[in-house]
Amino acid sequence: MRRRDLLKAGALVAGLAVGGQTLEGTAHAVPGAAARISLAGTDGYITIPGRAPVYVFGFLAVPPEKSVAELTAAYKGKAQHVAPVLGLGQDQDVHITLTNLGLVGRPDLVDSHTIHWHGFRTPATVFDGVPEVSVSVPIERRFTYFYRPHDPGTYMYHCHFEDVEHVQMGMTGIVFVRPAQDGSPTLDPLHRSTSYAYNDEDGSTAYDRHFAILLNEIEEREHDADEQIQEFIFTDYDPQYFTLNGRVYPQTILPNGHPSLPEQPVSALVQVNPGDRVLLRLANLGYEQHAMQLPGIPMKVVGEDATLLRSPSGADTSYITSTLYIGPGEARDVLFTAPRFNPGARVSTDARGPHNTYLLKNRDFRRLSNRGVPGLGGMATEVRVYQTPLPAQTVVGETYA
Ligand SMILES: [Cu+2]
Repeated sequence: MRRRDLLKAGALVAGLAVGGQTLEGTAHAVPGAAARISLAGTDGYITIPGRAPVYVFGFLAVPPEKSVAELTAAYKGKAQHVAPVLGLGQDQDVHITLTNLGLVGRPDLVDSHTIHWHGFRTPATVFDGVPEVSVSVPIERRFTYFYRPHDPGTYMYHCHFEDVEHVQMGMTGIVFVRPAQDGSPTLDPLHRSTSYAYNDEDGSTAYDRHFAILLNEIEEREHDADEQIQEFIFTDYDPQYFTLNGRVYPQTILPNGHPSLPEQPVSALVQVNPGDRVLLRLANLGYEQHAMQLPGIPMKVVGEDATLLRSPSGADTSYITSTLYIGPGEARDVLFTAPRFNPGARVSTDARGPHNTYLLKNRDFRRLSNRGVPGLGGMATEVRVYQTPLPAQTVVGETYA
């Protein structure tokens, strides 16, 4: 297939771009049409080993047909962290309705919420979610944001009202945009996938499975102060817990929607078959830089901050690394090829059978513990390579119990 044919095929599928994902913890959207996503903002609690539940603010997906009163009765105080993963299509019309349900734990606090799509080029200030120059959503009100994303890649979204506080409190999630090239056969005869990270025109960003993982930190004194109607001084910021999708290891390897984590439904487990090309969509909405490693598997960085790594003249500027640096507010698209299953190496077994395990982890050992709880903790998760093949992935971050 020549490049022009590939582009033509890409243009065809653009009209059929699929909207939001349907797995637990992701938003409701109608495939094949404009994406209509309904989110609510409220407060709640998440679970971290070795301490009392952590007070958070967060977004959650709610049924779009319900009234503000019905949503308040059903979902107030049931925030989730991280927010639902939003998967959108290039040039797709996207309507995201945000309803502010108020706070159960802080009825004195009359904060509004907004949605700010970080790194996204929006032509309309009114939909940018920066309250000082735009609008915000007061308690028991709703507002519909409109976007038409033109640039594929991995982004993040967060509340921008009292943003340093509301971001740390948990109103954070990943949003990604599939390229128009999706659905075109790859030019690489070794890969049959028709999913791509970008409009690369050569198949170099094709992947078989993809996973969206948000890096974050928890400064418990800030959360506790918010719960106890106290002030936290952010220059004292020195977080105690380090999370992937709002969970610390070993929570990170529990499947999506695990009953022990009702307010942290998004898993960070990476389950793959030997030879799979795997795309990691990573973003950092903490306030510190993180250095991530995947010992035993080289990582190829193909995108940074929703931009394909190419020079202005089109030269490939992707790179292979053992250590991925990712600063606050930054996103990375990382490809790796899963190794073959090696029965001679250490083999573990779960419900899906024997597998080799690789750790995706922070390089800093201080970020690999849960503050006194023995054993590995913090910002780590597992890549499991199975002997018996898993079925094809149907949604981003799919886990197999
Ligand atoms: Cu907010």
